[in-house]
Amino acid sequence: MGATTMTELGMSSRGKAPYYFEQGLETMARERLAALQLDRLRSTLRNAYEHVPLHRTRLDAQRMKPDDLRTLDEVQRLPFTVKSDLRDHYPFGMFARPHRELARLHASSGTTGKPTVVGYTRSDIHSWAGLMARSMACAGVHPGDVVHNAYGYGLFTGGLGAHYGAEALGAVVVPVSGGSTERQIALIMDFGARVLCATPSYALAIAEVAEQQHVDLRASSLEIGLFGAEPWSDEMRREIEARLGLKAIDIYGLSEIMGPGVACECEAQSGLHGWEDHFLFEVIDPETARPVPEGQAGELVITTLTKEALPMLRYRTRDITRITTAACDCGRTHLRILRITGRNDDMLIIRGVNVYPSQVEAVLVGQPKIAPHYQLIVERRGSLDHVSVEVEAEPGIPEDAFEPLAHAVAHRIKSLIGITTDVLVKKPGEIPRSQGKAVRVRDLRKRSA
Ligand code: DLL
Repeated sequence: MGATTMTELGMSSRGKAPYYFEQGLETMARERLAALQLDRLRSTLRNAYEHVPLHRTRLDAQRMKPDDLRTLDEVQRLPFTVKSDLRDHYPFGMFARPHRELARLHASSGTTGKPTVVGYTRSDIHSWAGLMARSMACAGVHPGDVVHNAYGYGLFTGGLGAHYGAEALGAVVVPVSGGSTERQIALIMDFGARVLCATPSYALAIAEVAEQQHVDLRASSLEIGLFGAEPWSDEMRREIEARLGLKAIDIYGLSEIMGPGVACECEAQSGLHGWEDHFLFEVIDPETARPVPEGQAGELVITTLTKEALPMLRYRTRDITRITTAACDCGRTHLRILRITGRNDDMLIIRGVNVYPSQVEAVLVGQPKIAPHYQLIVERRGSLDHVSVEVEAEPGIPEDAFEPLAHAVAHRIKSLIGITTDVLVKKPGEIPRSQGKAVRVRDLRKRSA
């Protein structure tokens, strides 16, 4: 099939009405959804209790048997699972299925020690592909669309997750993976991609290289970006939308729970629908571990409801967000998690003020003369933590303007976030660009510890 034909195919299949991959499930009345969740929660508990020694020991300690659970609220009686549980039982100690029943393994490297390994049965892969297809349709992707997939292929769940999802939807996937940015741009243009899948930071890097090559991606066939795998701000969304000429949709997921497609924004761009027929979402106060009222910020906790190989009970994601069950314009009834502000582990406490890197990003992006690339360097000075912010001047700004620019940015950060920072303006291209998840914080305190 030639490039032109593919583009035409994508064009002709697009309609105005929202396109659902699984309309019945996505628009199910919330009471029915809750009944389905309770039923699936019980079977997940049975799976975990019968096949994973760690879960059985913990449930026994709580004097809980899988069939004791009567209501969904009773999920709060279940013990939490944390990332170190996976590390402590490396590599397969938390799997509920033997190898002969597995179809795939993925792993995330993590910053210290052993990776966390996750496994899937054939049925898990099928559900994941379905949820990614559902997420893509929710974002506005249609069968026949050309999907340029720049998420990394390999142990990271992004590449294969988006790949299987696009195929399940009936889209035409271009499996590029990350890197070779010039080539990516040529392929987007030549194959007529309508959809770009990438981390937001890599999407920005693609925009930048295209501009340097005088290729106008705003005039290209791109219409939708499916961006996730790292925190990003609404300011960054607007920047990417303006520079790539597409609608930037936020997609969320984590390997311990499945991979990308746990939640995804719809075309309304007002929160990510969390797929409640497959996951049970809670938000807790990270300090007390108690649930917070709907709408209040806290740590997202997820229980899987259909996973066979790796059932997860109340997994503490460390991701900070809020949840709403309010009706959405798109007709989907599944709750929405609001943009993830950041990870609990990434929160900086600077002289008593709690700050997430994405808050600094929100101040930097859109600042005149400053390019939207940055890094925060955190170090210990005496008994206090100190943050330096490295930013980049836009091309063409003379170097003698860097110093006053740095002062202006520091002043803006102080007045909008309330923290004192040293700002260093660097030359264009000096801040490292990412091909996957951007490194936003260099924490020098950890190195000296
Ligand atoms: O990043 C899965 C993924 C791939 C999601 C592609 C979306 C797109 P992990 O490598 O296990 O999995 O990292 C999961 O990344 O706990 C969050 O801290 C962060 N994260 C993922 N999506 C978002 C998002 C993939 N949309 C960790 N906004 C999660 C903010 C995100 N943070």
